[in-house]
Amino acid sequence: MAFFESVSKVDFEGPKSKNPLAFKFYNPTEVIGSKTMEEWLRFSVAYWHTFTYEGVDPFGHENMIRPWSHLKGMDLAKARVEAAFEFFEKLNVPFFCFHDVDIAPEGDTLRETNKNLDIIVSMIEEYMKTSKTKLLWNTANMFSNPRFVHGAATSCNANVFAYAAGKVKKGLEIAKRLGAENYVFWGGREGYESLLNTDMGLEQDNLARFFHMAVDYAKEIGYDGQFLIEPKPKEPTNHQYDFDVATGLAFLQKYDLQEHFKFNIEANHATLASHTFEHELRVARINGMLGSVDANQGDPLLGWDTDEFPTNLYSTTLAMYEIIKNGGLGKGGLNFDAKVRRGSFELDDLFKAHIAGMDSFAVGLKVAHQLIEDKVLDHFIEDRYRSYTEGIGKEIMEGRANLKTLEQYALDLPEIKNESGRVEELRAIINQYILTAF
Ligand code: XUL
Ligand code: CO
Repeated sequence: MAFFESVSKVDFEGPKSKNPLAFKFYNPTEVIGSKTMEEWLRFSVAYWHTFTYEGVDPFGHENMIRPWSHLKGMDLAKARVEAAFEFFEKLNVPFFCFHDVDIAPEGDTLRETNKNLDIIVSMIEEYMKTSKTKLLWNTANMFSNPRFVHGAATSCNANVFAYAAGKVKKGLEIAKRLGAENYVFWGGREGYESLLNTDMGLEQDNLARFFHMAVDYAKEIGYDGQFLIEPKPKEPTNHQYDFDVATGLAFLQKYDLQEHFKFNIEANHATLASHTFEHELRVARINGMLGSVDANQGDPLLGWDTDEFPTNLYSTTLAMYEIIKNGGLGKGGLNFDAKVRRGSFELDDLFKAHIAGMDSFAVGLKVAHQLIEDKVLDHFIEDRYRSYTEGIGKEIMEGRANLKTLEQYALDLPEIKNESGRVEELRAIINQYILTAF
């Protein structure tokens, strides 16, 4: 049965196309530098936003028109798998991602939930034999069920810790079975609501114990996907322990976990932490920790995680700049952790939203590649720091200076001259590249 009857395959038709169900800029086979667009961008569909989100928000009920909505339980789960693979094929997308609870209903016990998962995972495995779409990552939802009210690995309740460990064990087995390129931890409730009732030291030690158990079990079963931590500063907690990349990195270093993990960076999480998306990507990149991306955008007028499809070309350009400088995303990809607006409730909106996001990142890729080819920022930055290539700067860089030698040098220095940082000029150049790329 076809769920998306009104949509056939989404093809590339070029920038002048007026077809809302065609790509204008994303041409998967187009070569940009060393790779095709498809290889650079590694797009992924998020199962939860696309197949399980029914439009509920804190003020309103379900409103999405979905041909599977009338079904329940395992019938619903199976219909969603069918819909998903039809969607992946029509969109020609190479990856997808899911939480355990997205694909199968929870039973009364973990044992029952695992049985449901086994049935659906077998079905997904069957589809994956003929589909080009692979699993970018899976994860365990350890935040929706009321048992996780105080967290999972950081819960005050050891039974919850054990239950969460069981879920991750199963998640890793599924990751191995379906060939997931990565396994993600987003610590939705791994943080606190108030310090008044929180043993922060114990909670963070436990979180590290939990991650070590996951690393050990992956090794035991021969799962060699990349582990990813997805930082977020808050929401639903007041403070989440993996606040941002810098905080997450300090945590991984403290607990000897750095070599086993990289980061999955989400644009809207970066802005919630009062950083730009490109800031988080840069911090991860310069530390060799850029693993994957949850591609979305927030609304500057709303202070929460709105998970919009990314359409801001300035942002996609600066993000792709970091990704190209990183040599690509390796095992990672650009996962649309993004949902259609509640007002976009028609079925075709799911395609149109993904097309908008894919085209926006394709533009970003092309512009960023050109900026790098022309060494626009590289030349500027090289020149800006040139004082470190000779004289006293070189001595500092080579570790030959100390406070005494520097004082000697500085004592009789005449007036120090600085030069403009020219940021407006650089912004204007980026505008020029965006406007002339196609
Ligand atoms: C929540 C979020 C999650 C993770 C996976 O803000 O981003 O969907 O990506 O659990
Ligand atoms: Co996310």
